[in-house]
Amino acid sequence: MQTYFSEDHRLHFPQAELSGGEFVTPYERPSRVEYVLARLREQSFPTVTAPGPVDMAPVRKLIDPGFLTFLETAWKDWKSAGCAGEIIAAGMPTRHQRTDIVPRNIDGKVGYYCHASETAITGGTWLAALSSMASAQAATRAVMSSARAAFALCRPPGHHATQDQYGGYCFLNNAAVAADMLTQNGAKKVAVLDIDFHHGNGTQEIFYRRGDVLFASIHGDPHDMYPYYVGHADERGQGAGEGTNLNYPLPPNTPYAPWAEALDDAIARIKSFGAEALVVSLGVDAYKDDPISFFKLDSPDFMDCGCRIGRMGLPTVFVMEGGYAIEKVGVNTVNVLEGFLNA
Ligand code: OKP
Ligand code: ZN
Repeated sequence: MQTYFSEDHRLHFPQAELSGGEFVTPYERPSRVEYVLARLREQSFPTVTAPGPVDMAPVRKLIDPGFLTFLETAWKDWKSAGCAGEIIAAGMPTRHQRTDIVPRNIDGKVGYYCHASETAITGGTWLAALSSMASAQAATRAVMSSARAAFALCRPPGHHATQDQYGGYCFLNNAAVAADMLTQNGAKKVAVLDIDFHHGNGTQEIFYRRGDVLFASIHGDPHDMYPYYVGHADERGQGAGEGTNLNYPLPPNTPYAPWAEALDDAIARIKSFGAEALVVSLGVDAYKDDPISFFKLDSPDFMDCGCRIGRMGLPTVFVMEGGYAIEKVGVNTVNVLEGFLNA
């Protein structure tokens, strides 16, 4: 299985994440990727390939043009406004306020296009987000030209980014664009299986009214965990998408057995849906020692999980999302891929 990865992911490294009322070094940091690359080498996975340039057409098809322009120009506007620090959203539009008008002021724009203020934008964020998307697209193209599977080692991650908002360390939704590209390439039905510990709110939102893309997510119950305001089991899709959104919220301290039960249910539903291709939002923050998460999966469980996914027999694009127990991110991620290949 080929890995696609760009060195430009490093261009995104804010100094600060707002956490518990303090600024801390972001959990989502460039070194996460080093552990994955090291483990890929150790397990003699074939080469790591740099993606070509990003293809903006499939991105523009899903993502709001005003939001894309905002991401591209935010840093310049922030600096011209005389702001000294990194871009952090202070206020966002709330219930009953106007969301039909985009403010002219950069501070207003930042709040408009952001859904969670832990996530900072810096001068390198836009290019890093584009390079992350480029990796997802290269992996998707490999699967479209008949690779059984490919791994996009994306950073920054994407599954919290909606058509018009960033947050949760995510700016552009890599997995959503990958899934949509697969439908454009002729797959009549595509599934996105999100095994990251956090609910993939961005992917859910993008496909909520579509019947050709099924979204399934296993995650910390939003009563107790970010993204808090979405991710409940009764969110099942709307219109043509009715029944093609599946959420499996699970409580604190969930070990592998019930987690795998949810996985098996999602897999059965993906099969009966008739998916012809699969995108896996591959986060490994369900790991027991993850510093910001509350499930109790152990490293071998990720291999078993990969086996179960592999037994579906579908062409599969793996898209990297979260995982913050830095030194274990490599082992856990590559365990999923190994399990898949040995299924
Ligand atoms: C991104 B991905 C830490 C709170 C962090 C945001 C989590 C984003 C996770 N004090 N809240 O899904 O791994
Ligand atoms: Zn996560």
